[in-house]
Amino acid sequence: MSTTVYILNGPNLNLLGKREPHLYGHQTLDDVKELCETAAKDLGVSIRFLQSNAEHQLIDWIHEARDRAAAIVINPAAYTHTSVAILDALKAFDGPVVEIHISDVHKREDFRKHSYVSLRANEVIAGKGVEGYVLGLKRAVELYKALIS
Ligand code: CA2
Repeated sequence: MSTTVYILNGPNLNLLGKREPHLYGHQTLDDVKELCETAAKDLGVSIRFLQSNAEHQLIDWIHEARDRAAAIVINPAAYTHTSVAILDALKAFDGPVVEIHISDVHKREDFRKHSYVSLRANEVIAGKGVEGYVLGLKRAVELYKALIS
């Protein structure tokens, strides 16, 4: 069976590349999916790349990942700063969790400096643009390999 990494994207990330390029760049979420698929091929893993604007849907995917995924890479978007429910769902997942932010959340408004998800994430990658997803996927696979070795 192939090793699968869930790559989850939170609210409004479907607008990536279509607004606010000064913050998030020009690449669309489909472009990011393609970058991740290429990286996954190199790493010898499969990905399930998903986006939702709904908190419950993200939680359901995290629950699904419990049985199906080796690791989770997640950009929870605004839920990063608000969602204890997503934190609790991630705490019920046993594998590595890597949190991604395209922008440097620490150089923006104060409310973006706090992340509930960081309380569970094994690593956080922020401010590296969409390349952060590829870095996050690589780290997630490394952390998974270390976990099972
Ligand atoms: O930097 C990131 O990746 C964020 O997770 C993006 C979230 C923001 O709430 C976090 O604080 C940091 C926002 C995602 C919304 O993305 C858009 C993209 C283009 C146009 C409008 C929104």
